[in-house]
Amino acid sequence: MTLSVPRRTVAAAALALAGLLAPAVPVASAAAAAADQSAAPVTALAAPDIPLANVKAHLTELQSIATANGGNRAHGRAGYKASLDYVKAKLDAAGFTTTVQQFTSSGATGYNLIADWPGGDVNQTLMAGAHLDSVTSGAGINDNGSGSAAVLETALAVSRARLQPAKHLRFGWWGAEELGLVGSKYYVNNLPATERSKLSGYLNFDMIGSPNPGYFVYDDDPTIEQTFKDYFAGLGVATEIETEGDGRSDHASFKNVGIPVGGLFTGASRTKSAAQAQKWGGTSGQAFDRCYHSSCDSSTNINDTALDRNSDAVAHAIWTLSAGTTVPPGDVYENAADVAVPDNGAAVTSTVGVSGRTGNAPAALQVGVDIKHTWRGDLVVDLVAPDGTAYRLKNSSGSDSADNVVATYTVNASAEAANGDWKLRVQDVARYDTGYIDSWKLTF
Ligand code: DTR
Ligand code: ZN
Ligand code: ZN
Ligand code: CA
Repeated sequence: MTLSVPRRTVAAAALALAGLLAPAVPVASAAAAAADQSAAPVTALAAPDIPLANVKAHLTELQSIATANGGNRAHGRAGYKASLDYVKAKLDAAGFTTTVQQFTSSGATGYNLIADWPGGDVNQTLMAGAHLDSVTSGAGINDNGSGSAAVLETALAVSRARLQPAKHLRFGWWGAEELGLVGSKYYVNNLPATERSKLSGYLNFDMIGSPNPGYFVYDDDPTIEQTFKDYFAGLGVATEIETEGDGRSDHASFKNVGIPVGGLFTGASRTKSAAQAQKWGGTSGQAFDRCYHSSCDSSTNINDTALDRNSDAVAHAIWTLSAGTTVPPGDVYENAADVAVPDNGAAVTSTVGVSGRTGNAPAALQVGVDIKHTWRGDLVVDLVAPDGTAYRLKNSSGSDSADNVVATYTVNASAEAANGDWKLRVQDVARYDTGYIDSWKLTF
């Protein structure tokens, strides 16, 4: 057995040194903080900058998907489901709990994607969303790749920061918005009243990178509205109240059942006035987005400054409205020894020894897995706790012929003692193709 050496991270001291804490939670030492699992989380931190390059990389992928699927990402077309699969894969790898919700509209199957970030008070769930579908005439990069990509990258930033907000975070990508808010209506209508009451707010982002941009804030819930206004005021960017939005996008589905809503918008087919051009730059007398619902709504149909500012505003609202806190990076226990997985054979295991911790494992234990294999559908993967309790991470799925299993799973291991020998158990249950455990790790 390869003894795992915990890579403890000197966390609180680093954060304090970085001046990220004001006021910092006084701790005797970083080691004490790391050892004392009950240490109060650090105070709320400012949201991170959302890298524009990352957001645009998602747009490049959505453009490629449209190009490969008849030029659009519309409801009922292959390009939409491919877009959803792309977003889902990113979220699964980042430790989100994802759900795909199916519905039927205009004789075609539609899909919503819901992603929950483990932790936080589920009785106070903050939700952010964007419609992922385009119209049939184009790739829908501004409408609404821009909102979808900004929400995705903010969710990934939550994972990178290991954010542990007071509120539970949920993200949604809606199908068939262009057919009349169909996906978001389906989601809300199928949400039991008890679950609806747990939603403290819904933030909507539909067209936030228009090429001739305005900076509009929805005038719905005053707290949400003020949060966005404060952010733009901090940038020295004037905003206007969104006046054409009521009923025009997915926030209406939530507002109609009494959930507080808000959001951002950079404009569609209306023209920018001279006064607005004076305030925001751009071209007066021209539409905010001349390619609205047109084939030219492609990768070039984006204003980078608007997309960057609005993506950062999304993160600001998530961190602020969820009372987000960031805890020191976790303790990592890893085993990087290769273990061969026999083709269609017996299960094999790789062990990680955990010691020196107090109490039980966390409710959101992160299990990072890297298995090399030429047909991952052959594989069944379990986490086995020191007492022998098995937690299924991955089932076999014969048709999944893709290579490798590289993912981070979140396991509620709060019933398990933290210390002891944890095992990753892998079995290849189908003939042909084989592989090996490359490495795996536990992050507490
Ligand atoms: N209906 C949206 C575009 C849209 C038009 N006005 C607003 C106001 C607020 C958000 C979005 C919109 C679409 O075509 O997807
Ligand atoms: Zn549209
Ligand atoms: Zn839209
Ligand atoms: Ca096999």
